[in-house]
Amino acid sequence: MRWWLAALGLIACSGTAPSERLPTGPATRVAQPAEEPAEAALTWASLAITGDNWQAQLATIPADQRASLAVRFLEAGAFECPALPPQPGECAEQGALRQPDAGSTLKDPCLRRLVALWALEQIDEDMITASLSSALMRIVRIPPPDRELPAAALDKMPGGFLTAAAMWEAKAAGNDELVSAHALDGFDDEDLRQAAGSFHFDEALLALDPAVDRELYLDALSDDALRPATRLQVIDLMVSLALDDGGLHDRVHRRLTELVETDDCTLAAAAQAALAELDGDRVPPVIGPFEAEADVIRAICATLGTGSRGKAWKSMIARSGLDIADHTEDPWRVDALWAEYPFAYDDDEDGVPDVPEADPDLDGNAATWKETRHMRWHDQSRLPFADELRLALPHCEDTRCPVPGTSVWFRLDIRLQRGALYRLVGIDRHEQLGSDC
Ligand SMILES: [Ca+2]
Ligand SMILES: [Ca+2]
Repeated sequence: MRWWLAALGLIACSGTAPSERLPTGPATRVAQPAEEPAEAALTWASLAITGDNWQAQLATIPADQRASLAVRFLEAGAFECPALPPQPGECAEQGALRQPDAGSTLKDPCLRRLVALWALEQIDEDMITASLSSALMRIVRIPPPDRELPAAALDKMPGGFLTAAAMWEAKAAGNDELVSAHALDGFDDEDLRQAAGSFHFDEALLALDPAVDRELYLDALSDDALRPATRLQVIDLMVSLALDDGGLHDRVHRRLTELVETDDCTLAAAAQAALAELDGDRVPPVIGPFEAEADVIRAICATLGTGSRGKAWKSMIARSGLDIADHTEDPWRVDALWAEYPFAYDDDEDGVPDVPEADPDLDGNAATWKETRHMRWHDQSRLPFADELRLALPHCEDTRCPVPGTSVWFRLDIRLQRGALYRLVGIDRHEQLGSDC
């Protein structure tokens, strides 16, 4: 067995969920370079590379020494270059990387990453050893805004299983952008099966035919490591197959029955609808009474997922109707306001000039505004902000529900009504402009 197959097989068979095995957030600690073998370290030291001379010095390395020095350099690591503070309207992931200055040395990770890009150009597939493979795996985990170095490292993987493993590392590190941008070129069906089965790699699964790989697809129904959007597609595909295949029908039915209990209310609602389709029934509307705030949220989520149901809405919305507020905050407007009103006071010391004439909602902060309206109970045919709520509701903490990947969040006002049961009385939508990532 080849060394990498054995090593990665151990990872793949460990049965450990990605979030348990690897941190999911971007790494913030700047690693120190590992110790290089003495000879390579001496050579690198003798080059006296700085931010001013690095390209010229690299060009002096004899051609027959470049590859081995490149390997040692990549194995030493420490290429995480900090980003510059974001500009107005930018988020951290969109920011620029700091550039090394003329006096930088190879202790500066921003200069090291430039040299690492050079080093990657010096190696090819047949030089990939266990330690170099590990080094490349560490590089693909580097988060945005560095998009160039991780992509270059991933391109050096020889394809198939090792590339799938590297993409798994990137995914487990929360580096989804790199994973989704990388094509599956070079993956044959066996590679795709390993990537889907061992590494929970969404795109690999969806590249396979569910009629051929039905066991993988069945497992995917229960696989929390896959993205919810992938599992929604899997539900549709498996229901289509099961409707024509009596042998599959019961197995899919069993998985979907388990899925109805999942915490993700969108997946649970899709499973409920799929079960109804398999059974030839209509999807039952979720109608109260609701004994907790969470019951109302789950009912809204289910109803959004299965289409508008007047009866269901009326059971969850208060008889007094809905108070709807849309709050917008524009933190980047603060500087513009100070430029426009340089002599304004800031009596409330919130950092924003007190200029009521520039504050549309007159709440004392000219960088925010709010629009409100009321919807009567009888007017309800569907909830406002339905598309955003559909994305937010699986992620509620109590009644605060963020829309993933955006700066939008909701606060649902759910209160006890007569009869000691809960109903929705208001929706507050909040958005901070210029900070979507
Ligand atoms: Ca103020
Ligand atoms: Ca305001």
